[in-house]
Amino acid sequence: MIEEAARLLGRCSRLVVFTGSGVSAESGLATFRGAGGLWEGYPVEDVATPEAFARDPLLVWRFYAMRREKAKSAQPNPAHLAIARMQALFGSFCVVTQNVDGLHQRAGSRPVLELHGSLWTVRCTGCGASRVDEQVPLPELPPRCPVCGGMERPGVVWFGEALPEAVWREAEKLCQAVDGMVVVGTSGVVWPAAGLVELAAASGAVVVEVNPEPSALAHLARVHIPMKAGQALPALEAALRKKADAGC
Ligand code: BV8
Ligand code: ZN
Repeated sequence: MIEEAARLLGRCSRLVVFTGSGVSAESGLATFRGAGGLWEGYPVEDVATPEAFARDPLLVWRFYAMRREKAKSAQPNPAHLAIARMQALFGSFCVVTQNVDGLHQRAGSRPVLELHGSLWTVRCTGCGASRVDEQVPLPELPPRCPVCGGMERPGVVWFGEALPEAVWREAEKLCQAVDGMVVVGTSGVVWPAAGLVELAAASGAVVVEVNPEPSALAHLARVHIPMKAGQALPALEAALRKKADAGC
């Protein structure tokens, strides 16, 4: 599978790597769905919707403070690092992630489009000012806006909320222009993010999926590598590099 994927992707010049929480699983960060997933301990409607935040901002902030603490002590894993190395092998390359942990950036990937925002930004519910605050723990929960003193919220996209307009537009433009897409560690059930894979496939891109389980996007993949990202991505990057060095 790795060889076949490298053969197909080796012909591409414009690549997007589309990732979900599975790419951070081997960094020790919990995924969302399935056994032991985050939503098991914290139902979505209690911690990941605007209504939940309006109802109990402190409960929501405790959930995100826990996520920040775990993400801060997590390290980029071999998958993040291989994706960062892979960038140099393609004319144009971009990571489009549903993750909010910042591990792609810490592994050296640039640019990274964060469709669902970031754990490391907070936004004022009063004046809308948004800032990066990587302190763990935060001095107080909920954090207070330094501009107006208003209550700040996590800078992430909750269910029922629109994705950041500029990021979404750029991701759409990119995914309809690529000739290759690697989909890593996503169950493909969250929209409109999952629609980017359909868009790439519909635009003729060859789609390779890396996931130990089949996802809701499996029908779009030319090749499915049923492996963990931490094993598959370094092997894929090595196979692509060998082809690039051989000039074929
Ligand atoms: C919106 C918060 C409307 C941040 C998240 C159609 C169109 C539009 C919307 C909808 C639609 N249908 C339904 C909706 C509503 C909803 C939705 O998609 N619901 C789903 C669940 C049915 N969508 C929305 O509400 C979106 N907003 O559309 O608003 C609107 C429009 C205009 C104006 C106003 C309003 C907002 C969606 C974003 C929600 N926020 N999170 C946070 O706390 O993180 S979503 C959440 O799920 C995370 O962001 C996560 O990234 C995302 C996707 O999950 P995955 O990353 O795929 O993780 P999962 O656990 O599911 O899967 C992990 C996978 O990894 C598995 O397949 C597993 O096999 C694999 N794996 C495990 N280990 C490994 C591995 N793979 C590789 N290696 C390993 N080691
Ligand atoms: Zn403010």
